[in-house]
Order: sequence, then structure tokens, then C-alpha cells
Amino acid sequence: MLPRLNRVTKPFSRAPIRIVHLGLGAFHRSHQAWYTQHAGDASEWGIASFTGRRPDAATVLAAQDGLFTVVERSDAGDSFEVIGSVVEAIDGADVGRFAELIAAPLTSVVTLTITEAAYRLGADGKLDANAPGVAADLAALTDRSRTPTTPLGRLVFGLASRRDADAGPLAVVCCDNLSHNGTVARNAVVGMAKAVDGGLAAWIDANVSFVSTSVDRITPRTTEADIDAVAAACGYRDDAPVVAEPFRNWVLSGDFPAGRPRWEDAGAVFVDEIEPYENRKLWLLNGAHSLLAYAGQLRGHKTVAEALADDSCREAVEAFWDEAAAHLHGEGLEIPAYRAALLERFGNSRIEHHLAQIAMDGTTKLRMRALPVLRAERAAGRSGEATARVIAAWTAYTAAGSGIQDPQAAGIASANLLEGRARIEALLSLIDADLAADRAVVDLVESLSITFDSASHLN
Ligand code: CS2
Repeated sequence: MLPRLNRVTKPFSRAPIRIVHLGLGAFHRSHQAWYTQHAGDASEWGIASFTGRRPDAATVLAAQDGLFTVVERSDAGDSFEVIGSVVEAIDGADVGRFAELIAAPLTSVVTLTITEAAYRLGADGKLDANAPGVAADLAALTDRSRTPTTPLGRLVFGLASRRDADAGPLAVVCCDNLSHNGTVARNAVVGMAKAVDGGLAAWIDANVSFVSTSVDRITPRTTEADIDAVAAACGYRDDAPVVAEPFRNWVLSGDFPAGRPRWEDAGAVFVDEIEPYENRKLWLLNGAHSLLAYAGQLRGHKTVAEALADDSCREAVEAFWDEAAAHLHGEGLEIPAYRAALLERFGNSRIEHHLAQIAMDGTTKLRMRALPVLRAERAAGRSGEATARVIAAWTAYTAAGSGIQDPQAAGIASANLLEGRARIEALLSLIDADLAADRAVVDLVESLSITFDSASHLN
């Protein structure tokens, strides 16, 4: 049997915990943990990372002292690096430890990768008080008889502890694929705090800075084959490696009142105006991902690289990019080069990025990735056909696939009991009320979705 990686790799000096993270998944490890390890002052910045949904991720990582391998995978081969910036890996249900660390004066930054859907936002972009867990968390935060269970409930609980400990200001850094993600996180957190304790909401407003970021690194879910590949190449057993593409990008905008790692040494970029970068990434990369996820699976493909190799999918992506690009302005965006790089990144066939993984949570994702482009196209007096096709692919997918994973799965199921126009209208209303009220959009999506229905390989 091979030794575990923490027995054979060079000892890491454990940095003091100054970052608390919520959402210990593969992406956090290939991105924020990687950047923190590569900051010039890495020895001063340790991360305590809490799981969002899967407690076993913490158990596995804790058993190897928080160490894990990042496998950088390109057509040219694999390279391996052990990351040691996660100094504590903890089950997110341990809200006591989470709050204790947020209240510690040394803690300066809280980072979040909790997924788009976990913000529990309604179609109006505000906290949805009826979403699962929210009402129970508001009650828990009010009477303090139980600890909260939603990620935001936990964060509000942690911030209340920091206020009580008088530990001073800190920055919350949202690393989820949402537009204006810092503002979204602020509205959701302050909205929740306001509902339970006005004083706490005011304290958060005055002391917590919500940093917006655009994050990028394609990181599929780790497989058994990845674990075996690391064992074969490195000669140790790592039960939690993470495979990622060589490309990475992090653009941040906002204040860090208690300091931050020198992430810029690792290539992170700090800007005043994040919106153009955010839109470029969300629309071009994530929007195309969603299009490939739905259209690709309907045509029988399993991975991003496979779908992109299908001319009909690729043409749909290029047409969608043409529409999106008409609304991307700003110095240094270099859209043609960005598009060319995306084609190469998506085409990296050694990264097995499963379309089924990307297809999850479509109602929330499409609201960020496709809807703004369609709105902009309509405002410019055009039909937005290529963007409507992204949404049409989703509507066809929801009818053809089984076991749709989405915060609005029940609404999707009842919409799909309807037929024709009424069905499309009901599905669109789960993404956005205005979208469903736009007759031209409903008609266009309906006619485009029929082209997918007839070609579907999903049953
Ligand atoms: C993907 C993203 O699963 C998805 O929805 O579009 O996770 C994507 O891989 C990352 O944003 C890349 O940075």
C-alpha cells in the first residue's frame, strides 16, 4: 500500500488562520487555495475551510492534514503540485467552530464558494424568504435555540459572533458565478440580518466589506481515475486530489479593511470596475458552457470537449458569442483573443468536464449567463435568437431528461405538464417574470425548442 501524501511530501509550515472559507469543494481548492499558496506572503495566510454540502470532503482532507495535490492537466500532459494553504478542513455543520474563527481578531477575510443556488435568491434577485431553510434559519437566528443550516444563515451567525467579540471589520469575498456577486452577497446577508436583528444589520453595513470577484478555472469533479493517476505518478496516496486546466484567472474589486494576502503575486488582478470582466466571463464562458450542457446532451454528448467537436453545437456557441460580444465594451477585454482561448480551453479533451454537472441549477445559472444578453439584444431592437436558443435548449432538456437538479425542480416538473406556448411561458417564468411576459421571446423560444425536441438523444 502506498503511503499517504502527508507522510511523504516535504513538511509544510502551517500558516496562521486568517481566512475562513465556506464551500470546501474542488473549485475552492484549485482556485483560492492555489492563489493563497502562491501569494508572496503565503506563510502569513492559512485557510480554515468548511464544507458546504458534503461533510466527507472535510474528513478526507483532515486525514491528510489538509494537504492535497493539484493536477494541472493539458494536452501536453499532467503536472502535480501539493497545496498546503488549507490548514484546517472542517464539516460545515460545526457552526460553533465556524463562528469562533470568524470572531477571531486575526481573521481578516471570509471567502465563499457556495454555488449560485445557495444564495436563495428569487427571480427578483432578492433573498427568497420562502426558499428551503430560510424561514427556519431566520427563526434559529432569532431565538438562538438552534444553529442555522443554510450557508448564509451560518455566515450571519458567524458575523454576529464577530460583532459580539468586537473583533473589528473584515472582508467577505464572494467567489460564485453571479453578476455583482459582492452586492448580491451583501444584500442576502444584510437582508437576513435585518429580519432578525436591526443592530446586527447596521454593524455589518458599517464593518463588513463585500468584495466582488470574477473567478475562473475549469475544475471538474474528481474521479477515482484521477486518484489512481496521482498515485501512479506521485507514489503516494491522495484521496482528495483536484484536476484543473492550466488556465486560471481572478479579478477582484473592493476593500479589505483587515488586510489580505498578496494574491496579485500569483496573478490576481485588482480593479475598480469589475462589471466588464464579470460579464465577459459569465456570458462567454459560463453561457457557452450552459448551451453546450443542454444542446450537447440532447445530441448525445457527455463532455464539453465532445459537444464542442460537434459542428452544430459549436456554431450555436459562436452565434451566441456574436450576440454577447455586441454588449461587451471596455478597454483590454480583447474579446477575439478571449474567444479563441475559450475554444482551446473547452477543446482540452484531457479535462473530462461532464455536461451533466454543468446542467444543474439551470434556472439560477441562466438568469446570470443568458438573460442579460437576451435583454440587451431586445433593447437594441433585435430578436436575440442565438441567446434565445440557449434558453430553448434548456427547455427541451428539462422535458427530455429525468431527475432535473434545480432549486425550482418542482416548478419545472409542473410546467412540463403543460403544452406548447403555455409550457414555455411557465418555464421562462421560473427564470424571470419579464422574460415570460415578452410574447416575442416566448414564441421564439418555443419555435427553437422544437428543433431540439425532434433531435433529442435523451430519453
Ligand atoms: C460551469 C462552471 O458548472 C458550471 O456551471 O460553467 O463551474 C465553470 O466551469 C467555471 O466557472 C470555470 O471557471
